[in-house]
Amino acid sequence: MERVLVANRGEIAVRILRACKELGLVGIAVYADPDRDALHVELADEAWHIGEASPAKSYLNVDLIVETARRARADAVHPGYGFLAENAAFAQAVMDAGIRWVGPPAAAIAAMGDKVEARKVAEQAGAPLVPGTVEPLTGPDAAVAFGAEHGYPLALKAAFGGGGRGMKVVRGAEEVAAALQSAERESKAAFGRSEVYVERYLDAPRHVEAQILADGDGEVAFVGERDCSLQRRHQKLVEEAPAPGLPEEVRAALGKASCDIARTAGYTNAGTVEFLYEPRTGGFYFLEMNTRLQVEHPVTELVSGIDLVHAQLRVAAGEPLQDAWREPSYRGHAIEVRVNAEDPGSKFMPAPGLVRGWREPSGPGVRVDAGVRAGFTVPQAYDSLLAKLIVWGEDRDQARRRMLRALDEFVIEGVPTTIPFHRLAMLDPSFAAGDVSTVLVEHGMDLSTLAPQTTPAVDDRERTAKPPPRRLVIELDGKRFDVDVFPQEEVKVAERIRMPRSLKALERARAELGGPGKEVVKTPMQGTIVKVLVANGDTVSPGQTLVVLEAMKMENHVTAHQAGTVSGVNVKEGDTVPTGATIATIEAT
Ligand code: MV4
Repeated sequence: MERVLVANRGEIAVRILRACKELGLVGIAVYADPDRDALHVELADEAWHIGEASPAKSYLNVDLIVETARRARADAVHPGYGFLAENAAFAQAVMDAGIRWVGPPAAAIAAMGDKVEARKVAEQAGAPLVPGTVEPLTGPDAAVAFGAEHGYPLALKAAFGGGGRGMKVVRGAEEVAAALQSAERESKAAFGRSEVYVERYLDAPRHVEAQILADGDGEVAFVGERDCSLQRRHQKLVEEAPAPGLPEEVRAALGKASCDIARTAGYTNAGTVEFLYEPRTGGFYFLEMNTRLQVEHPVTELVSGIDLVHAQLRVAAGEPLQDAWREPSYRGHAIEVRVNAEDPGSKFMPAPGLVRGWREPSGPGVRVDAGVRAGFTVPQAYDSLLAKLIVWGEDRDQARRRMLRALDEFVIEGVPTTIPFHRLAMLDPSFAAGDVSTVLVEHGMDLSTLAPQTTPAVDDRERTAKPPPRRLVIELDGKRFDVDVFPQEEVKVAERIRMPRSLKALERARAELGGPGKEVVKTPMQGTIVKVLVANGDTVSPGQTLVVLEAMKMENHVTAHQAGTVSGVNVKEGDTVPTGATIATIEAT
């Protein structure tokens, strides 16, 4: 095996191409139109154009990618995650072309993609399942009978779906019929099949998943678990390893169950077995198996010392499991956050666009897996993941604090990001205590303090066409301030300086004072000067009237606020003056 085609884009393509280089393999990228200048294309040894932005016409086009792999004389294809990674027909087409597939056999992908089949495999392997039916429901009566036997609440789930779509929670027998109809309708619409099965519904479980590695000889190793409970609408946001507070015997049982499932499925290469975990009872239950490398694989790498992509490539090349993979030595704690081009202050609305500025955090224990850089336009056509920020610490709290530090260092300009959400998550008392669950983000965190980062209705063209603000560094009394200068075409003044509120106040005070020890006295309103009571060189005391100003038939006394010597008298009797006109300066004596 010498030439590996990476059938993906973004940060995961970059990740895999780096591994290829480290192993002395030729890394071959493919790219669609919007990725012409992408990082993964630049880092590859070779790159092949595969078509238009639309995934169906490029990254999801099975025939086109297999044909490109042939033309590029690739002898292996790594699918990454997403796109075609769990497409059994693609895996089969790659193997039929005489090319190695960096993943499990097509049959294992197909079996695990079918949720009913996957449950059967898990059952056969003796792994714990949430109490439920393995066969689809034939009507509401079966679900009501199940509820009577096992108790409520129940979960009705799409047999041929996943990701939570079509799932309905039923809290009593009277809700069953309507919920079943609704689940069947949703399932039919989302997946083209209406079959639904029933399970006990667990309230606020944790999502704990096991990473496994399997070789071609049927040897399987458990290389650590991850907790991925912090998610919103089934999109993971934060992942960590090890799972906080997981009892050692539960960890071992979960690892064993995962290996048994992989063996039963005839699995090879890297895979992830997902479980729901109930800390209250210590119970864990098989959910599904993902037959690919996962987005969150780096947290496992940081605590186990195993490079999972190296392992995938070596297993695909026919190597057996290494000793270090069969018995990893775990150290410390790792946390990953997903930095997406989304605005958490606007319901996590995706907001792709031009990344104007980009500076990654670094330093001890920090890893950034990014797919973008400054000047890259995040395409609308793909998911909004910009980068994964992963930190390692000797323990969980050190990792959490390090994450806060790294989030502060991360500078991304031009697009809104999930960074403010992550800061909030790291500071959340439940998260800090390791008390996580799948309902924490949506029901346990106060997200109302997240302000929108986006100005609505700024389209891409406008965003890319406007000249960027200029960054000025100014020093005021020796203190440093960063100031963004925005060009303003629509006003006569060429530039407007926006500064922090405290700085503005300081400037105003400075203007009013005219400098240390100086007071510039100004007219408080527009009017006519009817009397000037001081002349240059006079000394005045605080409260002393300087001029009398008539406005709207009323006389106003404009007074000094400090003691000092009058200079620069700028008005005479009979002048009409606007608001804010300088009357005189008083220099402290
Ligand atoms: C559950 C559950 C509670 N009880 N099943 C949602 C996605 C799908 N893959 C499985 N899901 C769930 N199944 C029973 N019997 C709670 C969830 C669930 C969830 C699971 C994993 C990660 C995040 C989640 C968020 C909400 C609900």
